[in-house]
Amino acid sequence: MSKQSVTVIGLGAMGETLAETFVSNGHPTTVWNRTPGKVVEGATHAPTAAEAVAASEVVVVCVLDYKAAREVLDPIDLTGKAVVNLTNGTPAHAREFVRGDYLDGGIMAVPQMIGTPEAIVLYSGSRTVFDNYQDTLNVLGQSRFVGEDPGLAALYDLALLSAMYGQFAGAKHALDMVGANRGDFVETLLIPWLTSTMVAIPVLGQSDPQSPDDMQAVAIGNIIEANEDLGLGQPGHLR
Ligand code: FVH
Repeated sequence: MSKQSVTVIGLGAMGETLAETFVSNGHPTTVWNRTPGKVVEGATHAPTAAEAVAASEVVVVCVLDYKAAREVLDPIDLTGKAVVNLTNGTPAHAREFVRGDYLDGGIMAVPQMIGTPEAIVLYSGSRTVFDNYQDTLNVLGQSRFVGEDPGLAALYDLALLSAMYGQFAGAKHALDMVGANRGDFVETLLIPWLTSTMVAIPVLGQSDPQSPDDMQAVAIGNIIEANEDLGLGQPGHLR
């Protein structure tokens, strides 16, 4: 059976990898980038965005932001086109952007992970587009349809990123605290500790008689005091 044709708009670090992954999985792939010169082996390089859009049944957009996506797509008639926008933005950006048969997406992966099962791509919007192109989208990683509200993929994407940045801020602060005493702290203590604390996530916000708030407040006070003793200033993630 012939593979669905795909157009990729935007050949930054992520768009280029998406295009390469479609090509390596046998999809006829057309690409366009604002600045010419980016080469994706095995893809057709369209001279204009309109010609790139016309070349395929599904158009995957992956540019810097929604402003850029609008600049590229606003002048183009997208009637009857399946548009899959993997550009990072807010739920409001996604809801305002809807055009063509629209599926919004959030890539929970860095380019090196694309094409592996570790890459999760969230989708929301048209269930029909998702069903019609799921096999094609699956080459990028695990495809998760999260709902027909086009803003949901962006909402979950940003929520997951917020959780990640919070965890990274805490981990970075832990490394600042141990400083020269680091040794194998990361491998034998920090990572196992953070992993074991994940079980608390579903009950966050509920009071736990075994770990009462008053007790936690004392521990946090101790972290702040130790931090001052170490000359590290105020730990931002505990403010
Ligand atoms: N790279 C990553 O790790 C993350 C992983 C999670 C998802 N993000 C989001 O993916 C979108 C694209 O990210 P990227 O990594 O490809 O970004 P860049 O390498 O900076 O490339 C940006 C592309 O956007 C094009 N572009 C920028 N402004 C415009 C515009 N006004 N009109 C048309 N295209 C525009 C740019 O073109 P050029 O500068 O080469 O001409 C690049 O193709 C992004 O939402 C991430 O948050 C990636």
